[in-house]
Amino acid sequence: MSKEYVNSICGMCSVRCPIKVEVEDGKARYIEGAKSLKGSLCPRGAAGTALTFDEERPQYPMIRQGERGEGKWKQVSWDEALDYVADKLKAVQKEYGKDAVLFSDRGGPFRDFYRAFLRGIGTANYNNHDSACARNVQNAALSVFGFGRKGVSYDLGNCKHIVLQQRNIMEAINVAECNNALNALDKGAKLTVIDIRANVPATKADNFFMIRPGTDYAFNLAVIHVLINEELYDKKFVADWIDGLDTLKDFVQEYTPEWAERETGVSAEALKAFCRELAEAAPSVIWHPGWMTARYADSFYMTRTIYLINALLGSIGAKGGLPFMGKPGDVGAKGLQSFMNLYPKPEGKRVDGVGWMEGRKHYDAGPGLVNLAYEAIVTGEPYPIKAYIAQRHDPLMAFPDVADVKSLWDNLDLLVAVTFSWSDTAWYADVVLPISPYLERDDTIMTKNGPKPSFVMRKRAMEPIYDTKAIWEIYSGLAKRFGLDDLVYENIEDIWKFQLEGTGYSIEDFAETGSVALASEAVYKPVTDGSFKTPSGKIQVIDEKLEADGLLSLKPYVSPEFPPEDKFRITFGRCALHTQGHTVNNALLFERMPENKLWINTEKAKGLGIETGDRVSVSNNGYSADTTAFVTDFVHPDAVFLVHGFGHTLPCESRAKGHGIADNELMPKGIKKYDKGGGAIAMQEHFVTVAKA
Ligand SMILES: Nc1nc2c(c(=O)[nH]1)N[C@H]1C(S)=C(S)[C@@H](COP(=O)(O)OP(=O)(O)OC[C@H]3O[C@@H](n4cnc5c(=O)[nH]c(N)nc54)[C@H](O)[C@@H]3O)O[C@H]1N2
Ligand SMILES: Nc1nc2c(c(=O)[nH]1)N[C@H]1C(S)=C(S)[C@@H](COP(=O)(O)OP(=O)(O)OC[C@H]3O[C@@H](n4cnc5c(=O)[nH]c(N)nc54)[C@H](O)[C@@H]3O)O[C@H]1N2
Ligand code: SF4
Ligand SMILES: [Mo]
Repeated sequence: MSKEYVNSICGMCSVRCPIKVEVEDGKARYIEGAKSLKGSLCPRGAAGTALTFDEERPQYPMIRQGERGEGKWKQVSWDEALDYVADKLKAVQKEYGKDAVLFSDRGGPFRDFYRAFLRGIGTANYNNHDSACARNVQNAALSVFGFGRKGVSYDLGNCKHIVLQQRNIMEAINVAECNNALNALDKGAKLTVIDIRANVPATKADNFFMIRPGTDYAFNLAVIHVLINEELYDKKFVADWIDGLDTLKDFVQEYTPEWAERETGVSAEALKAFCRELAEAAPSVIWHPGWMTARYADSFYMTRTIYLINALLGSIGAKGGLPFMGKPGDVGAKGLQSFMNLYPKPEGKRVDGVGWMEGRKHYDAGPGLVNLAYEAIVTGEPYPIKAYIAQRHDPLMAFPDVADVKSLWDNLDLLVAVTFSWSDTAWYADVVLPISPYLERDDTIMTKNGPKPSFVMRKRAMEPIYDTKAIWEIYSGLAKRFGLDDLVYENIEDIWKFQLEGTGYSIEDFAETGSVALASEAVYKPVTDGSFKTPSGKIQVIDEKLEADGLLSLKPYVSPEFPPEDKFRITFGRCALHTQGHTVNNALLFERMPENKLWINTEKAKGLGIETGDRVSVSNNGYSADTTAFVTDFVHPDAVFLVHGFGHTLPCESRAKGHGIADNELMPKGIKKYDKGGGAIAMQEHFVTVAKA
């Protein structure tokens, strides 16, 4: 029996914690967190072996035989699959132009190699999943600071007051962040949770405000009102770095705490006391801007207020607050060499109109808004899209209303899914290109930005057990078929060497821990001229770019609809045991949590004759599914809550099939409802019916 340990990177969610994998006789047996995490992992990270050894994942490349979604597949070799995809892509580009190829992924630090391929074939239409996730935060950060949401980090270790508003730091997990938050609480930091239900952080909070769903913007406007009117803000920081305080002050005058109480249900006195606590802890305050903010038609504006509140408290750039993100260059190191730089940026205009179309010029152009690109598939305007590659992206679960999204794809000549597990999208695709799960594959080296930037290497812990490939192998194979010789590689070491060229580091430097630290001490960059990338060089209340697109910077508050009689607003979130929809069929995690219970308020449940443990059905627009009720005082009476990702229907997922409710099916034609300010889908603007099953 031979035993070895491999340092690598977890791939069970998009956080990418460093891990140590125990390998016995060539098989990964046990995973723990790296030393930097003191060995800790979240449950999903620990269940990575169950993904690897799951027979119910795509085991070889497949080409569709029957109709889309019929589930008739032909097993093919990798050469056949890549020939098929390359030929189709070429035919589409020849007939409809280079930009007729659309691509979307999950974003993240491993993109450089395949984005270089997309540049190489000349399409302007790279997208990510983010209009269903954090786009409002990204665009709000740009609108206030001139840089994106990752321009700041969260210094939880030194924070004195953490505010979590629609941010569940202990269940929507990033292991290091979760541990840092818990340590801060141990050291006496205060915690305030603003949520529509008592999540795990709420159980540890000093203040818990259970807010009426959809009224967060009202709450925050009242907070700004108090901070300014009671002069609780950081005068020096504001004088030096905020442009437009008077305008903001005028705007919030009508939004008093007493007014907010009527909107949100949170007492005016409690809100005022909370503001005073914040001022006491400032500038070591983190009011987290949120992550999954694709919820309401005003989520972008709500997030803008969060950034402005942090600015009023002087926490931007502060120790214990939101310090500026450190990149390799900030600590005197050289960044990785980029494959994307081998090719020019494609000349075409984005099909989603982002960056150039009226009303869409203000959005961050980087990953676009794929929901808007789907419109082009239907209309052919501004030009047709005929091929679509969804990689590490399951739009049929990530966007509302499966049938509606499918119908948007009808005009595609080619739909490719690149994935390591089955998904609604893979099942509906023309070609499935199965990726080796992370324990079986190497990836390009990633840069981890932060107070102490580093380079981290994902190394495979074992050989693939099925006929699957690493992402670089797939795109290297496609590059070869397109004559993009600079991207044709036979082994990962040569790719790593290319990336490391000029950095002064070599592959051997990763041997001991799997990473290379670029700084020994955390770096806090001071706030100086040039910190904010806005026209004034300051944090801006008024965003000219937004206004030029016909949108207001300070949008008057609009009270959200109350649920119609006998209906509830649908709300959702994450749990510690699953990642989106793709772990429900994981044998270990399914055993722990096979369905998503329905949270429903005690009084409301009583009216419907529902008790905890009863089977209940939730319906909207012809969709209906059953689950178990969880009756509690600690969810707002207007809402019901579900963990996202359940209600699978695919025959190839024997465990997940038929369990729980697909929250995305409760949002009819929801992809068309989006926040014009930030571009993200407004998924909680829907009402559902609940009944005892
Ligand atoms: N109704 C509703 N909709 C939501 C949400 C919600 O809460 N409710 N949440 C939203 C949020 S926050 C997000 S981020 C999106 C997430 O939705 P997606 O972006 O689609 O993300 P995942 O479900 O994590 O992964 C998609 C697919 O990629 C595969 N995959 C995972 N890891 C890898 C990998 O390393 N390589 C490859 N090639 N494939 C991989 C998975 O098996 C899965 O099939 O959904 C959003 N949509
Ligand atoms: N375990 C686990 N961790 C994950 C993921 C996962 O799937 N599983 N996914 C990762 C991804 S992609 C993302 S985007 C993040 C998401 O990270 P978060 O956004 O922090 O997670 P969520 O659980 O979606 O939502 C946070 C909280 O918002 C609350 N909420 C819902 N509606 C409202 C509202 O109207 N107002 C207020 N104030 N609160 C509301 C929910 O009750 C929930 O407690 O998590 C990441 N981490
Ligand atoms: S948070 Fe959990 S699932 Fe995500 S990378 Fe870390 S250990 Fe893996
Ligand atoms: Mo997300």
